[in-house]
Amino acid sequence: MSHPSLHPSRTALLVIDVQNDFIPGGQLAVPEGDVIVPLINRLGGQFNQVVIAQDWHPAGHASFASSHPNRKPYDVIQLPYGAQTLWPEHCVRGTHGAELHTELDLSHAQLIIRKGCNPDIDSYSAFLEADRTTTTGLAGYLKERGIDTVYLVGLALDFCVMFSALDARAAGFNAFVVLDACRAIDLDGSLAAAIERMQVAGVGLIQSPAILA
Ligand code: VGL
Ligand code: ZN
Repeated sequence: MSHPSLHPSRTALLVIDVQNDFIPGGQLAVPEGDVIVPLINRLGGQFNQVVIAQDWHPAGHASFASSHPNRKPYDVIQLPYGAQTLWPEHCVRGTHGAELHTELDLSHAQLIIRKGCNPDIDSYSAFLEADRTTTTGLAGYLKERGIDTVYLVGLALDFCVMFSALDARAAGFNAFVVLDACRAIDLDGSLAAAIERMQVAGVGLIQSPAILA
């Protein structure tokens, strides 16, 4: 899919979960999660409207393996809203691991949206929690500002970036994922599955030179 030339007032960059716990050395490190930071900073310079998403869990969150007896990270269990992959404890609100990467240089971003704050519900997506009904308010924020097109970058491509892109499409936005400004966890083929799901949903998959050139 081609993408429209950037229309500054109708386009936003969504920077997903570039937080210490998703960077090598963190609790849920995404391989090479740090190498995309300079590129994200350069991309950020092309956008007037930047939104930063931050995974922000209370201690004891339902997505943590440690919150369930006899469970270990990467087990999949059933919660009231459906299947839930269990993770190491990560991005506990107020901790160093939950902070944005220090080299992220997006001081013109006007919104930081925190998600996964509900102790009983996970939220990979920056738009809708995992119960698929509780909204973060992000779609309304973007629409009220006249934004119709979002570009997504960050971590992890096959979880939070993918679900945010799918929900952006479902909410009526044009959505483009800048692949070289993302990195994946790739759990049991989740990267290939994510690419397929995004293509089916009409998410544009592009590379950064399309924006920077
Ligand atoms: C994420 C797993 C758990 C992500 C967040 O940012 O992709 N993945 N919480
Ligand atoms: Zn999380």
